[in-house]
Amino acid sequence: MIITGNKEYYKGIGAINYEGKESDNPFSFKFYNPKQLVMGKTMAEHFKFAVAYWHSFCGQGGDPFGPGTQQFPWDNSPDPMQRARDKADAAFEFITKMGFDYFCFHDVDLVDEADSLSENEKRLHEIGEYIAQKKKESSVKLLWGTANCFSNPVYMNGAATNPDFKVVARAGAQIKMALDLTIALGGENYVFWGGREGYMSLLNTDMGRELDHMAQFLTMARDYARSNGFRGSFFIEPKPMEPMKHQYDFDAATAIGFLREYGLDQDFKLNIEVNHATLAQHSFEHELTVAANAGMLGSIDANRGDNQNGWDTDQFPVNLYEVTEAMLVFLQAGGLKGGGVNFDAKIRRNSTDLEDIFHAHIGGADTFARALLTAEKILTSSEYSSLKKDRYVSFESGNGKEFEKGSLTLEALSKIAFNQSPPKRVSGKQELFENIINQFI
Ligand code: XLS
Ligand code: NI
Ligand code: NI
Repeated sequence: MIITGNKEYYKGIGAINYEGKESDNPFSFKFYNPKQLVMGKTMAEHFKFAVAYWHSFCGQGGDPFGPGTQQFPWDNSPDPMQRARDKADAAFEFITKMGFDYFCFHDVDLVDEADSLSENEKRLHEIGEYIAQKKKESSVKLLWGTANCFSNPVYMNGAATNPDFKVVARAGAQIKMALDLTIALGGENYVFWGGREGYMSLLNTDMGRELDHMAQFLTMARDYARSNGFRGSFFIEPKPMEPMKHQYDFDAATAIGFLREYGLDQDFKLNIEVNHATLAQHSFEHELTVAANAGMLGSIDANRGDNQNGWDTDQFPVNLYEVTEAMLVFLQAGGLKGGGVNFDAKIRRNSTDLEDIFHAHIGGADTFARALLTAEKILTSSEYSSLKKDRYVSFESGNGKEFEKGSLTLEALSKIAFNQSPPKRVSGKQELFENIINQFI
């Protein structure tokens, strides 16, 4: 059901429906059919697509070389509360027209931050009630909430890892409010992206102490949320750099090691973002695999980077080959643990028509849907799985199996080597694997 406020913002655009790939209607899904079953679940259940409040309704396209280029008609009132309500109206109109079930937000996306914590608390409470009402009317849900503890200059030296305890306390107040709001809005998960948790120089940084502080802080946040009825997952969103030169949650492996070291691995999982993976010199499917192997594949921030430059360009996903490889990992892992696919992506600065975010989200959803269908076919009707399994066949029986069970010593392993015929040369067949993906796209 489409929900509009007093005013319709995206005039002339109705519900976006699945029309199939023969349709020439740009305002329709060509591949994303929410009700279609893929390996026992509907596409809507697999993906739980979410709209990112910050990129779609707040970010106006400013960059270091010039101001924003977007003119958002919901951004005109001089009263911050009225602006926040208008923005919520636009957001729910957009999400319900897209037919998506979820959204994600930072506290400051919903309403401008005020000068005092108490005024902030009041504002968040007020807009929270307004959004709760919109949620009820529309059945749109909250995939995750988070706090922006990186934009305000008070956090220039970090939030939970700030060397000044007063700033750590301030971050605590802000995160408590964001948790309260997330719980009040029935949020299914809560995200920590370590915006400025990291360092610019080790010369002035006690890294060990800062990591202890970060763990202490996350433990307190977890305990508070749990004692206030929050049952969802907490997600760490790894990123190697930007804004800090070095971010503490560098990549999936680093974040998993940190969570295990501090005993947080039961409550925390990972939110893997495509462009953060590539910034860490990994691939998206690498980060998904690392998280899945640890049983911590919680959620996805969908976007893509640019091969010609090295920052977080947050473009909408279009790369079928990349997303198909990711969907192979996704399906084999049995999907996401509690999370969904949040479009943490923005349209380009010179895409200035209000309708452009429809094209962007349609393209993103269609890319994921098409990749999911391709991955399903690869897994169910190609040689892919057996080819991969066959590479390890020597561990299925005999000494190989004993090795996996841990029942061989190094002396035994050595003895086997002395007595066996030399290993044959066995091809890795990478090009054949690559062709299978191409064949099924
Ligand atoms: C920034 C992050 C951010 C998080 C939420 O690079 O992707 O948008 O997803 O704070
Ligand atoms: Ni993100
Ligand atoms: Ni990002």
